[in-house]
Amino acid sequence: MTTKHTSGHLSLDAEPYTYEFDPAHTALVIIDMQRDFLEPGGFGEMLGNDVSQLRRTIEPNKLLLAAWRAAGLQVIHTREGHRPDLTDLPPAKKVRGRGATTIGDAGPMGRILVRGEAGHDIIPELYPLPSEPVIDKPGKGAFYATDLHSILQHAGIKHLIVTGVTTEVCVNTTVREANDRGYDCLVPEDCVGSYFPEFQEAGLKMIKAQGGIFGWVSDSAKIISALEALSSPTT
Ligand code: C5J
Repeated sequence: MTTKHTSGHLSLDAEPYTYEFDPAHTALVIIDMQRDFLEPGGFGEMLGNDVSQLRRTIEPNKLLLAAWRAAGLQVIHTREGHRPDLTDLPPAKKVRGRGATTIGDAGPMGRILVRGEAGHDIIPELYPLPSEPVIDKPGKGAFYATDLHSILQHAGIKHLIVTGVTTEVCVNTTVREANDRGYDCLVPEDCVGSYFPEFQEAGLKMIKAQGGIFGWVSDSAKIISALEALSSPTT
């Protein structure tokens, strides 16, 4: 059985109120699900972080991505990282944290946050298809110094479902950047993760506060069932 391309008006339960979107004009943007952030033995864990806090997002992201792909909708992936010569790495970012090992240095999975290195790449569970744009971003926000806005505009995208890691850093920064550019963002809480439970909670609260000042919060099951309601068998 195959599914028809979904288009039309959908709505789902969200906070602070119902999220309404046309899937044909909505992109799933998966932020920085990179090996160095998520995998045991990667840079994130080397810094003392509990990667299980991020790994719990893999399965819900897999299910949402599968449903989104089955509906024939737009998927975008992002990766945080820098050119091998580090010319796009602000000196302030290089030295921030005063760590012994920082961006560009040799890490457990190659040079840390450098494009082309194993740790910089996306985890196999969510690996992009050749047809899915991958945005290589030097900053926390996916719009800064990238062509993401152009790609979305050319595809007629107005709504974003934003998932990935980390909730309070790259997800929040991207949602704020998107909001300022006129996109309506929905964040499924089970598909975003933080190493710090208190930041996970605060990061989600900040998005939906004050009547959805940056966007909406819901969960992946509600998005998937909204898509299922719309798609119908063709054979
Ligand atoms: C992301 C970070 N992706 N926490 N990066 O959130 O440095």
